Amino acid sequence: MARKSVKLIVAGGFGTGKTTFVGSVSEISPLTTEENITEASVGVDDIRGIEGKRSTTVALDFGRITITDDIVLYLFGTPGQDRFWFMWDELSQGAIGAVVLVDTRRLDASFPAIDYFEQRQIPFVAAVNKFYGECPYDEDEIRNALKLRQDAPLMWCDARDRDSSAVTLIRLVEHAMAQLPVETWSTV
Ligand SMILES: Nc1nc2c(ncn2[C@@H]2O[C@H](COP(=O)(O)OP(=O)(O)O)[C@@H](O)[C@H]2O)c(=O)[nH]1
Ligand SMILES: [Mg+2]
Repeated sequence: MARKSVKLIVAGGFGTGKTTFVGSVSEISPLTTEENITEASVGVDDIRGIEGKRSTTVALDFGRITITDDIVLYLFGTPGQDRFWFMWDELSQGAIGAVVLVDTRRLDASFPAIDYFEQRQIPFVAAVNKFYGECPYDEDEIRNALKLRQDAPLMWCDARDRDSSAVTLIRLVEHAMAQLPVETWSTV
């Protein structure tokens, strides 16, 4: 049987855990270019609530995960900063879906990503990255705040945890498959 390669996007605002997510789940070392946050970029990148963050991804988070003998997922993280918006259209080419990571301390950081995938009708799951301990909101509160449609799955994850990230991706693949005919998947 031919191998299916499935392209997925890992999106979300700056500091929501994209680089961590791709790194925890990938079988290959993530191809990531991190740049130390300098005084100059502090003014540009929004670090409210994540003052401990010391590096910022300037290029691309890329990872791979084999889920069965014949299905390989390729992960592409979006650059979080607004100044890289132009890259999103290119990254989304051929992607069957996206994980949108959400930090409940800064929900607004993930609004643009949700809008982006809704407008283009790209299936996505919103994944609340738990960061420090329990999430203070319940599912309905988060759904309302994010204005998520009924059919958009919302789940909890820990981006540092391989299994948790893998479960999130599998949920996304299931959600996307439910909407797309399998023939549209690219084959290598
Ligand atoms: N405690 C905790 N910290 C996390 C988690 N996910 C990411 N981080 C930390 O949060 C910061 C931002 O994560 P990063 O992956 O760089 O975010 P990105 O900007 O979306 O790529 C980093 O310092 C991570 O180590 C998590 O689930 N729990
Ligand atoms: Mg990053």
